[in-house]
Amino acid sequence: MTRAPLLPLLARGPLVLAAGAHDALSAKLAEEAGFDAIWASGFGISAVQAVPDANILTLTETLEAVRHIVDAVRIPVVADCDNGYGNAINVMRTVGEFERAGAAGICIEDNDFPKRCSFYAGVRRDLVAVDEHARKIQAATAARRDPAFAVIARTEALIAGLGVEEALARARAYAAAGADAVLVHSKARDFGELASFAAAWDGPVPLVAVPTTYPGVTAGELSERGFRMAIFANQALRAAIVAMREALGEIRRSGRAATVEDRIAPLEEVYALVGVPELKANEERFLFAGSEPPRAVILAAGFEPQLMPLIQDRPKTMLEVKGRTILDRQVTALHACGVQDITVVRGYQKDRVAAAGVRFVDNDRFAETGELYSLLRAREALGGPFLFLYGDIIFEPAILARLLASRADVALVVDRAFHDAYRAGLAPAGGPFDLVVTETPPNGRRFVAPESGSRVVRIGPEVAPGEAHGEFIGMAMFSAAGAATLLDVHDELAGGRAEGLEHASMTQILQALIDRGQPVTAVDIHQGWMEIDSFEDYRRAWAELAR
Ligand code: SPV
Ligand code: MG
Repeated sequence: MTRAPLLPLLARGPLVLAAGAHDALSAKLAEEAGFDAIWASGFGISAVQAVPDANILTLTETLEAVRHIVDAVRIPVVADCDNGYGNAINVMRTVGEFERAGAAGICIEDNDFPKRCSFYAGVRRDLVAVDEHARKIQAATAARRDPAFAVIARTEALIAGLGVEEALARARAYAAAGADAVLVHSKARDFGELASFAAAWDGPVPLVAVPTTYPGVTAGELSERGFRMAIFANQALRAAIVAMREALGEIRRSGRAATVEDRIAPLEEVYALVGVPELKANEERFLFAGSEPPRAVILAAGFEPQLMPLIQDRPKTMLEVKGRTILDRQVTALHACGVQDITVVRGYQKDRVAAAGVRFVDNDRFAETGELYSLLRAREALGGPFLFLYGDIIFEPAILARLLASRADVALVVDRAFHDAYRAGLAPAGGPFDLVVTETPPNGRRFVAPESGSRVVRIGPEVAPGEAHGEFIGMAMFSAAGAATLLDVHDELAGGRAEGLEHASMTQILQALIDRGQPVTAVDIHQGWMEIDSFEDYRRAWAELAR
């Protein structure tokens, strides 16, 4: 499918104004100025390589320039394909290449190969026979995949001094061969020559003009005479030459750039044109907050008697759901998000824990210690940004991607569905749950959290379901600074022989961080995860998970 078609514009509405572009940036400026279409100019594309417009550049070089132009704009791009790079057979390939590149159409002129720019004086100028060019046009229309891909035939009869009659005969033949429009080029100093051509034009297709040597003609006059498109082929290039020459000359003369500063585009304008704002937004979305990806620690040491005998011969993380263990699902999701350094803390049935591409550390005192103690067994992994996951949760990988995009020093994934369900009277079975109170409570049926996330003010199973704003799902990320604070607080508590530190849960240490003023941020989700805490959870996981 032609990406941005030209033919509908030619068929209706006011005169189509096309601007010549020689690269992506000039095309963007033309689009910004409000032009309807781009003319990917052979003259300009050659000029910016500092070579004459004389089939010196190859099809491939022109195609590459056209690809850049097409990628930079949304409006239709007409590729100036000179004489089609050869005979009718070459033209067929030319059409295929430029159509695939996303051009809205091509223009092929009846210059012989190698062509000479219409304006060069004192050079050889030969046209191919009218039949030969008509066959090239036929071949072009046969080769296009999409009938909306425009084939514009161009005659150089007036340029070659062959007169209006010859130009008319050629234009008629090209229209009869299937051209969608005819470009009739003139290097006369006024519009008179073209006006007489147009007055005699009786062909069935629209006319295109390139008012370079007769720049005084107006859009109104062109329309009146039956033209449907005007191409301002090289004015942007010529403006750039003047501007560059002036600025360079001035800097060279004065020896400093300050003298031209008020005449050149501010850097911010260049940034905007080349998409720096989009670059920034994408960095926020897709790159890790620091320079390095975080490490991951999976807490899989615990033993939960209520799950016996399900976990008689393996820890929870090794339970299989539809042929894959919970641990394998977690490791795959982490790898897919670019987190390669994964430590699994084993305890109960540690010899049964297996997963490729991870390292293991052991909490052999799992029966009498808590999650924090397990996490600290992986202390080596906590020396920079890291995330931790409970070993019994199954989650959509998008949740992990969301957490990784957080810029917070301590970010927790919080499921807001708990709040909604509880308000709707659907108090979840089981528990106690790791519940969360945030600074910005969800408010009513629709809720959008602040972009930077909302601050968590309380967390843990002690939060009553009725006051909770969400549920902590057991997945959190610490920046390098957040990790350092966590270790500081831990070591301070350990140094003070804080009671119960060995038994502390992750929510207890998180609450300790909050109490010391460390901002802890909620990354909001709405469902998309499950934990295996009971037989019923396990049965539901089987029922709901696809392989
Ligand atoms: C071009 O811009 O390359 C054209 C128009 O073909 S002209 O230079 O006027 O021939
Ligand atoms: Mg050209």
